[in-house]
Amino acid sequence: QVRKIPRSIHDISNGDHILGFGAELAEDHPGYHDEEYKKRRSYIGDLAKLHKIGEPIPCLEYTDEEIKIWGDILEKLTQLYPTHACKRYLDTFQLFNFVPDRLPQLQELSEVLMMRTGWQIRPVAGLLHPTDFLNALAFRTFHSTQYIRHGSNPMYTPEPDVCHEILGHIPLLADPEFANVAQVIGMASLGASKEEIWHLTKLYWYTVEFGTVKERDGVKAFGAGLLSSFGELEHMLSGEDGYMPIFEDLDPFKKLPKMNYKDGFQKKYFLCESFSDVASKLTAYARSLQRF
Ligand code: H2B
Ligand code: FE
Repeated sequence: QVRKIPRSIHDISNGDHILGFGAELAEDHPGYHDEEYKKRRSYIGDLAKLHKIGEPIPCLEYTDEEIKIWGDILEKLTQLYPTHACKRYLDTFQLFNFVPDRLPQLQELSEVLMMRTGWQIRPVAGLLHPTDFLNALAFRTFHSTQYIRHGSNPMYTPEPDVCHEILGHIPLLADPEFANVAQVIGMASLGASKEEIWHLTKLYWYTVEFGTVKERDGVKAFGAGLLSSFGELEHMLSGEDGYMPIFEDLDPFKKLPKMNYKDGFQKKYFLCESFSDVASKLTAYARSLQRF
């Protein structure tokens, strides 16, 4: 079955291809035994499915418990950012004035992005199919979950949640060069074959999710999977958990290693010279696909 190549964000559905956890979650999800949590998560997910492009994203009234999870994560992570996050992240992070006692609304974050780089946020019920997710990047649209992880283990989530999106992804989308990196991956995905989508998913994973960049005072994180995880950030620099990670140059034309979603931290990170360097490498790869 051939998918139509989307011509605008209106051709991409945020609700037709949700993968990962549905309303029932799975046994290994920390919220599996929590009926209240599951109800809340599907309520928020259903709201996302009703959202139409161009409409404001509905504001959610987060509970005190939810705000506490956000606040704990924010306070923990901001201890590491000065030493572990890349310069561009530290700069764009400032634009948002995050505070522990208020969980930001996606709508206000989307407005900041729109003003800075022309990106918009679109709410989504859960993990979106890679084709839809990547295609949307071509139209400067970032699909973001709006529910929060389960409170039993605030430093861990098996799926994207609003803390991962807000602390990991959203600040750097306000950086023009990073915004281009994400969009180039998206553009390469338009009309891509299954194999190409898989390769682009890996390129996304090793840059936007787990990318690192060389700075004058050492290796810094720009990937959202790093910037939203206290443990992973520490591991990246110290290998204190016993495994010193390997750093390698990124070559988008080479076969990339298998992605590690589940068991622990990454063993290898790709190290970039700068955002403009990654963008030009990815652009060269995108051009080589010669689909149009
Ligand atoms: N969906 C959502 N909601 N958030 C993500 O961060 C995400 C996604 N990442 N779908 C995508 C898949 C990524 O893992 C790659 C492109 O498959
Ligand atoms: Fe992510």
